[in-house]
Amino acid sequence: MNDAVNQQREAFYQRADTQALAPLWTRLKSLVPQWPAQVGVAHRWGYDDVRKFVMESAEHISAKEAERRVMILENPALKGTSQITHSLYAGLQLLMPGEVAPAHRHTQSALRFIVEGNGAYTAVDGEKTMMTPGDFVITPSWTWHHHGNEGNTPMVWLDCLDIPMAMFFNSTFREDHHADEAAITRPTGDALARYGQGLLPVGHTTTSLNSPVFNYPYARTREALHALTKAGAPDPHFGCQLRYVNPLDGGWAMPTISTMIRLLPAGVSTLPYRSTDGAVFIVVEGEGELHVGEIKFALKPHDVVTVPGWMAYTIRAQNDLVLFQASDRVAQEKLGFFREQRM
Ligand code: GTQ
Repeated sequence: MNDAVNQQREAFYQRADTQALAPLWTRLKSLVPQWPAQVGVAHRWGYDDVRKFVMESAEHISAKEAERRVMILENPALKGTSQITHSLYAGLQLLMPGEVAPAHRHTQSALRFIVEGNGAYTAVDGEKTMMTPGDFVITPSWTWHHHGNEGNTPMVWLDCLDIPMAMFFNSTFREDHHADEAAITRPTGDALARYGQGLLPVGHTTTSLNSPVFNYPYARTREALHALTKAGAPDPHFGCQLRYVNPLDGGWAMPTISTMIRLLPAGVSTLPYRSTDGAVFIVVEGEGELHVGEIKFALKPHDVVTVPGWMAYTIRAQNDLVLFQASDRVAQEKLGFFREQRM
């Protein structure tokens, strides 16, 4: 192509720009790339290292003043964005004995995966649930929620929210409750009794996009995982893996965040797998290693690992290894974007 043609084109682009027009052909390959660009990096937060900082946060601010006393797990390649993956936010929240994190609501959906402590509850939409390590708890969009620690140990849990997704749609609202604690209108355990026993109230209808079960207790999940190990060889890519479901329709438990848990029996190594959803893992029990690219992350209880979308990874279990996983897979599936590859 000669200079004259180039100059004519450039002049055309500049004149078009005055009318808020731009040529697609100079951008097509980046707008519609051949495969996903890597967003963020694979990273591990070792709990031994980060726990000190989470605990120290209580020396600097109360839960009430902070509203939510959380150390954000920010992807080191996405500094300043509060993103752990392209579409998800995650952090470690600390609630000290006697503290209440005051009631508020927002359009973002949250999940809690309980890390350590006992005696604290979260109240969601009028029902309290006690938080026990390994429990998976849902805070649906626009439901009032507050957290309280009635025990005598610090309580730590992993928060994962669809904040970046909500930000993308710029459709976010928040509201503070007039009281620190929103009204409790149903007894503790009500939701699990009604919806979490393989039973449903006759004639039940819902408008919620979330599972009516908002606490999936680890004791039950663990039992299910161990039962799976007795029923044949683990899946070569996933191990003994289960997804948390909405019992009303069998779909994912939340509309924007997919959640799964797996048990890799001692000695098992998974085959390489990749999918378009960037993942957040937390180790529930056991030790092992996660390999991604040239990197090897040692895995110990409560460590958090993120793997960007479309990066292949494998996991090796040194002893029985239980991993919880969150990603935006459910949203990608609904929108037709989700792709996966077993390698
Ligand atoms: O507990 O409601 O980590 O609103 C970030 C925003 C937790 C919460 C976070 C929140 C919350």
